[in-house]
Amino acid sequence: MNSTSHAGDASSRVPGPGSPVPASGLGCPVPASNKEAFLAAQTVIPGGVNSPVRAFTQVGGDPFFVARAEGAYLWDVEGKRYIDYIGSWGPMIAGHAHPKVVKAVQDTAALGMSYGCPNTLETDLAREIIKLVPGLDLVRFVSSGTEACLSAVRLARGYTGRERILKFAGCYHGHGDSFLVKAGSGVLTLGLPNSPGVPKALADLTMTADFNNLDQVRAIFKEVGHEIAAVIVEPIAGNMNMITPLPGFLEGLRSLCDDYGSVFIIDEVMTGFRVAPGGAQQHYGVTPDLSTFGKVIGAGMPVGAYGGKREIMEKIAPLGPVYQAGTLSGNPVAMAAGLANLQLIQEPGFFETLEARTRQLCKGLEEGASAAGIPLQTLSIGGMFGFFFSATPVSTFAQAQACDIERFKRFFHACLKRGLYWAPSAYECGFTSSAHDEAIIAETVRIAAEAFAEIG
Ligand code: KE4
Repeated sequence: MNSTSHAGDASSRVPGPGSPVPASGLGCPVPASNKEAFLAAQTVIPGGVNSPVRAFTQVGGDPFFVARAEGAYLWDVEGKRYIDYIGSWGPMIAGHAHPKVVKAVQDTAALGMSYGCPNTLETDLAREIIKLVPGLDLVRFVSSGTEACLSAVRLARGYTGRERILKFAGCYHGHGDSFLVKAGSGVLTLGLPNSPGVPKALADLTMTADFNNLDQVRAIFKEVGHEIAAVIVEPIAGNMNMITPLPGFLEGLRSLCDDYGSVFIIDEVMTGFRVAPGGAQQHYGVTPDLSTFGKVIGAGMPVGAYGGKREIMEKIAPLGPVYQAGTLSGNPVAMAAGLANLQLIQEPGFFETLEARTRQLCKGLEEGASAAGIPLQTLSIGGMFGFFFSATPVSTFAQAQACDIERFKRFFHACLKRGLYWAPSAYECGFTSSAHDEAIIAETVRIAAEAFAEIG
């Protein structure tokens, strides 16, 4: 923080562990309780939150308000500490407030917050992403995963001259109109079949199939394949909890898109740089025509990106006719944060350790549930994991919906009151970070065992 704070003595407001005083330094009064904070927020923000899943709608109760975060921990305005397995829904793969990320932001911000002109950090981050993800020729930055996905679909429609897209029920690609058809994540959490406000004419152009059901996809392609501009898929479905592709599923989508001239889009907003340095496409060895990214590449700053084959990407303005733009696209501060994060994940042993710790977590959860006689399925890849209250493995959206959601809610709150924070929805997956060390994993497993015993 610079020495000449322009809004009071910010340094006096920098909180120590457990301090309820956020380092806003802006002189804004901080409510003394989560309840007060939530009531105040609801007077000026719909539902008191800026993204629906944060409102605890599915699990019940009121959300806590975060005062600060560091490493694997969050502290709320009352000074209560939580072990955090959301990590801002994925970006914080190196833990909250990592010194190298914070320094990159501070140093770059001191050079100006945004230029609206090209800056070399954009080139640097694009180069890093292309180096890590096989099959990318060009990358364009935007400011969110939603923007990346809707831009990639517009590009696919512009490149093919076709209008239909195919997505998968329970998969979530952000809140772009074309995607809010049988979507996952917050749409699913709120139990909304589709979102009002999406024009029927547009929604009708979005076809949905069941994740992992290649026969269904083949039948759709057989019927209207030559009208399909793009197939967009989460390579690991992380918005209906966590469901991995069955062997051959992704390869089958690749092959059908080749056969019918459709653009194959893999949405790596969540899985990118999380399940492997090159994302799920590297993990499974399937190369799409376009990929979308977000989260980790911004390290908590608003960054999204889409990229892919040169012949397709060159259709994007100013090279081609497909328009896409953004005031803050390629923002230098955000680029610097993303670069710092991508450098951290390339440190020797980063992914091996992350994978091992996440596996250890899942094993501990299974043992705790088993000791309490509770059926639990867990899975993990890299720093991404999921657990289902189910006696049988889950590989479809319908199976995910058939899990014991009520038991999840009880488990969520039994953990929360003990300072352990899972995603407040049975339809979200979890995220670990390099800050989740062995001691924190052990503490998590201990707390979870108590919670399993309590809910029975
Ligand atoms: P954003 O617009 O939220 O940056 O990214 C949209 C998006 C696109 N694709 C995938 C696979 C995603 O998971 C997301 C966003 N993920 C959710 C969590 N499941 C963000 C959390 C929220 O909506 O508050």
